[in-house]
Amino acid sequence: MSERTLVLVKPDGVSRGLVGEVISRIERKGLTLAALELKTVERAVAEQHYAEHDGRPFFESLLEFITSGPVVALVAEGPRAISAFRQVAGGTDPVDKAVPGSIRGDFGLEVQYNLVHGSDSPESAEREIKLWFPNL
Ligand code: DAT
Ligand code: MG
Repeated sequence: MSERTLVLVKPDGVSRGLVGEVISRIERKGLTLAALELKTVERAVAEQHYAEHDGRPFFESLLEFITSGPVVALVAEGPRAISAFRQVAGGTDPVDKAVPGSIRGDFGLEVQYNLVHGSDSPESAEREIKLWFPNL
């Protein structure tokens, strides 16, 4: 059974020229692309995207960061796509929870600048795909 997940290459990933690297790893894992767009996100969309973190100490800087430059938003599709991409991405903290061979483990240094986002559950994926790709 196929599943869809929302992936973001965050502003650090775009500015460091890692878009191709991330897409390549998604494709090599066996997932396929169902949608893809480069866009600079408005604060309101960022607030909805990260609504679960509202009130956390890092919420404001997270919003500033995610709206600081263009991101690549994409929908990846395939069997267990949500877990599969979370595995390709690696742990949230790219050093403390480093997963060697993952995107964050290989390229990340600080928790805020961890390069990619991936939906964490079917409910989040549905909500996030609607938010980023309302016409999909
Ligand atoms: P993930 O992106 O692995 O799903 P999350 O949903 O817990 O992680 O957090 C969302 C983002 O917020 C994360 O990618 C980076 C940032 N973040 C999380 N914890 C943080 C912290 N302690 N300090 C600064 N930024 C943090
Ligand atoms: Mg998350």
